[in-house]
Parts: sequence; C-alpha cells; structure tokens
Amino acid sequence: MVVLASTPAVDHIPLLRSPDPGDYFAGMPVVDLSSPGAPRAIADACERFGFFKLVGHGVPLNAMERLESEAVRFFAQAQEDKDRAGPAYPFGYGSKRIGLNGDVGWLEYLLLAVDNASLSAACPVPSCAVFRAALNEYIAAVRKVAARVLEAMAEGLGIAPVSALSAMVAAEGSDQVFRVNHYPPCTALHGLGLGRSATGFGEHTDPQLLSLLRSNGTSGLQIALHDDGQWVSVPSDRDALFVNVGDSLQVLTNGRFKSVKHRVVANSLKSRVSMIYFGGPSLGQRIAPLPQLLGEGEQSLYKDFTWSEYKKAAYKSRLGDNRLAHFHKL
Ligand code: GA4
Repeated sequence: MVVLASTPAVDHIPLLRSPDPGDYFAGMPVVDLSSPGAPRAIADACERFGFFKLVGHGVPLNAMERLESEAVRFFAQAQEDKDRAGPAYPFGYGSKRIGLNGDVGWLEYLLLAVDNASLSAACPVPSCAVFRAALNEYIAAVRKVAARVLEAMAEGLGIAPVSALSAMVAAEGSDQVFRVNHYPPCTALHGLGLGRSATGFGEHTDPQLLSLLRSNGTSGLQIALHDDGQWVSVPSDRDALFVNVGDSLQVLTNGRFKSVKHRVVANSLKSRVSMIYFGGPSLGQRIAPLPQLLGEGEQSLYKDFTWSEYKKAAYKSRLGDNRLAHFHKL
C-alpha cells in the first residue's frame, strides 16, 4: 500500500496501477436478452468469464436515470446529513469503510435491504419519498431481469426445470441486497504522474448467485480474466446491465460457472455512480451443486453449506479473501 503524506484525503486508500487504454476488455461478451440465442450465449459467457454485458433487458433508461439523479442528490448533501443515514451496518450510509474488517475505498455508498420486489420497510434509509419511489421502481424491474437471466442460465446449461436457479432468488424470504455507490473524482492524485489511481472498491468476488450492475458514463470497473488473471477495464454503458457470477452460483454449478473477481478504480476527474442488485437465496437455502448438473459418479467439489453459513463467514472475511477456498473439498 502506498500512503501519500501530502494528500491526507487519500491516506490509507490503497493505490492501483491506472488503467491504460489498451487494457480494455476487447472480448467482452454482449448478450441481448430478447434474442433466442441468449441462453447459450449467457452460459458460454459464464463459463469463460463469469461476466457479461446484458442489453435488450427491458429496464427503461428513464427508470435508471431517475434513480441515478436521486442518488446524486442524496450524495450531494452535507456530510453530517449523510452521516445521519449511517452507519451502513446492517443497512444505511457508509463512507470509505467497506465491511467490518478494515477494508477501505475511495467511495461513499448506501447499502439497502430488499424484501421481495421493493426496499425493506425495516430499512428506513433513504428517508426521502422520491428517492425511495425511484429505488422501488428500479428494484422491481431489475429483480425481474435477474430471474430471467437465471432462467436463461438454466436453459443454457440444459437443466430442467428452467426455474431451478431463479426460484432461489425469487422465493419469499430470499436475501437480496441493493447498493448505490458514489465514487467522487479523486482529484488529489490528478496530475501527480504516479501512473496510479486510488482504489474505489478493492478486488473481490460477490458471495450471492448473481449481481446486476448499472453505472453512469464513468468507467472504472475492471474484471480479472479467468485464464491468466489479467485485469481488464470494462467500458461503461449507461443503457446496459453488467452481470457478475457470484460464489453461490459457482457452487450450484459445481464450478461450471466461476465467480468473477472485480474491482473499481477511482477516476481522477469524473464521479462514478453505480447501482447494484445482489440476488441471494433465503438464509436456510442449501448451497450445493444441482443434481441435474452432476454427471455419473461426479462428486461435489464443495463441502455442504447453507447461505446463512456462507454469509456469516463472508462477513468475517476481508474483501479480497478467497471465501470459497474454505468450502472446497481437498
Ligand atoms: C461484496 C458484494 C456486496 O457489495 C456486499 C459486500 C459486503 C459489504 O460491503 O458489506 C462485503 C463483501 C460484499 C464481501 C465480504 C465482506 C462483506 C464486505 C466484506 C468485506 C454487500 C456483499 O454481500 O458482500
């Protein structure tokens, strides 16, 4: 970690090599959810990268933009007003600290609980009715997309019924989380010629089945390629959703799909706003390879666990830890 004595605002935020234009993810799979070839293309992308860009998803751009502008309005408030909506654990506003075990990043965020298709009533943040309405409208839409994507995954894998995966996230009591991230421009490093940028959100895999991310026009998201671990930058696209395979889906598919390591690099000039839906199962759900996917004599690569057990272990870990390693059979 590099600590810059002259720039206290970024003290203790780890630095990353600034992305070069050549680091762009040239082979990024782009899947049109409305096309008949979507199930096969989605399964391919999940096997190769654990990641793809989704278009033709049907979430109206104006629902995304309404939420984005409410989020911008929220984050533009005075720090003491935002702090009143914190801390982020279990749910609410957080700044720079991620999780409970010492991870930090150049961002502020809202971490929110979702019940069925809307913000949980038990989650009083944000209190602004217009912001809540925009969140609810977007969450209802993106959650449907998550179910369609999980169905397409099952179809692409040749599993019956096609609801085998989607039912876990759609079930009453499923553990869904929503997060709105704001990465302010990191001006302190601008022009220092370090070839380094502040870490917005450090590298990690998501614990759930899948995550659907939408961002404004500021790039910053990077993924690690499975082949060689190379980090590549994902060009932003305000109309698209980016889909990440999470650890639970890796286990449910006995490693056919692999969760994707990703991170966010802060921009020195522009702010980035992203909103992410995390689709998890209910707490008691057993996370084990779907029997339909196990060939003759094929054993699970993982020890048996429930989502509640995995989640508990995840919250004790550091962001960059390989959380699945503890659940691998030797
Ligand atoms: C990563 C995915 C989601 O953002 C999140 C994160 C959670 C948090 O920010 O509180 C965690 C992280 C995420 C995985 C390991 C633990 C928990 C921070 C952290 C260090 C909300 C989630 O579900 O897991």
